[in-house]
Amino acid sequence: MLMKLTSRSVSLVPIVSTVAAVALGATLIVTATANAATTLGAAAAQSGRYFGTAVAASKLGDQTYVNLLNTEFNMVTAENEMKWDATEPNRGQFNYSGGDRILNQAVSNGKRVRGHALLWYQQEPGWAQRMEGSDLRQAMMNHVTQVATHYKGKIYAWDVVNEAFADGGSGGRRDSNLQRTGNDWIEAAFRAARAADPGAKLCYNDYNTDGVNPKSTGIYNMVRDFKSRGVPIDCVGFQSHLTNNPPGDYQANLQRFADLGVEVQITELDIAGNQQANAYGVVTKACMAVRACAGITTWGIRDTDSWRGGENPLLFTGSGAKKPAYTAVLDALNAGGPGPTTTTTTTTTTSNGPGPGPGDCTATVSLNQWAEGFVATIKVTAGSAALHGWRVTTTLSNGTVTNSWSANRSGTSGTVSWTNVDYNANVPAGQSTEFGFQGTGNGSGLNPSCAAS
Ligand code: 9MR
Repeated sequence: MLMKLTSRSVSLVPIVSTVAAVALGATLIVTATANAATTLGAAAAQSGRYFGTAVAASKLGDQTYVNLLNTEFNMVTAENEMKWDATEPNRGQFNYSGGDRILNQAVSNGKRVRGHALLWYQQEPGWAQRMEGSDLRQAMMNHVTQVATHYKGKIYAWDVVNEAFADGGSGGRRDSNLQRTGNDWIEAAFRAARAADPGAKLCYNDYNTDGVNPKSTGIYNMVRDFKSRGVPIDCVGFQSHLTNNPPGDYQANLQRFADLGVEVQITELDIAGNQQANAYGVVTKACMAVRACAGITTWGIRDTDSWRGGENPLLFTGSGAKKPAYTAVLDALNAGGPGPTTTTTTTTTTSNGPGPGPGDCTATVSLNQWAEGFVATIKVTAGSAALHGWRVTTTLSNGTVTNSWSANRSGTSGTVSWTNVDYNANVPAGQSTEFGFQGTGNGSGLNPSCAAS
């Protein structure tokens, strides 16, 4: 309110008849407005980020909870409802009631959804807990495919694999029946998820990764390996269940992952301890300082919603009042930082003869550009007739493709051609499919053109 009054009084000043004074007045108004966001979601959105929370379907009838959810947050994670035990209680029998409820509530209120989690050694349904080996591997991959397909096109990012690394000094994988199906289970899961929902970002998510330590380094090495071999991974989730300040290298750790070319996300933030407000500020500032940090999710809304009973680790009291930690987060979001620069450009091309006809398609690009590189997602849309194969050409003048998914590639810079893979050749009339690639350098000016083949 104070900012608003200040900006109004400044805007009255231009009675002084110099252009400079008018311009100064205008500038100040813009700045004050941009800094005046009063909710977490709106404050995060100023730098292109999101601010989310875990939601429990059972609480969607609680008016205080829903009011805070709808007012403060623009991203939602199902706390339990999209996990394996909830979505496939019996082998091959899927139940999406809780997950759908959360998703529909979020989407109808303009929020996006993080999917959590396709494979996790905990909350496996009983039938899967009793399985091993190739039978389990098949069930796991079917689970990934079925759930990602059910939510296709609706999920911003999936935690494809959750908590697969061991605590302590080994830097290696955690033992589980999932792990015992073979060390390649994680990449197999990522590939299955990409095939099922090419539009979702695919994340690896874990805890005790709040600084450079053996566990986070083990994950870092896996992500680097995945990137070098073209395994489709787009993001790493840092759960950040903390007590007081994170380690001093929290931001540096986020940055080293970002430098591998993945988005980083703070996925389950809650902080206990008497330095809570300060610690929330430190974590939020760290995300704001890392361009590829796309957003923050707290693991619940009010202290009474937390899984950490009695520790009061969240931003709102049990009665829904804002805590000092809330103000620390809001201020850090409002202070700004380098945003993930997402630009969307649209290019339409191709027609076989005049007007729309069989074989038409269009290609549009959504570009996520950061200082050193970019991820481009290309959407191929069929015209008035179905496609049975397609070719897209892009121009990459100042960059090099390092990794791509869901298309065959010819070339890495300059004119690069992309053709469908088996599973996305057929696109019904008016429908779309997506492929993507990552590169170093600048991805602007891709100017995609599409042709049926
Ligand atoms: O908050 C979730 C709680 O309601 C469940 O009982 C618990 C089951 O293990 O999972 C909690 O959420 C976890 C999340 O899915 C993964 N990271 C750790 C979270 C806290 O345990």
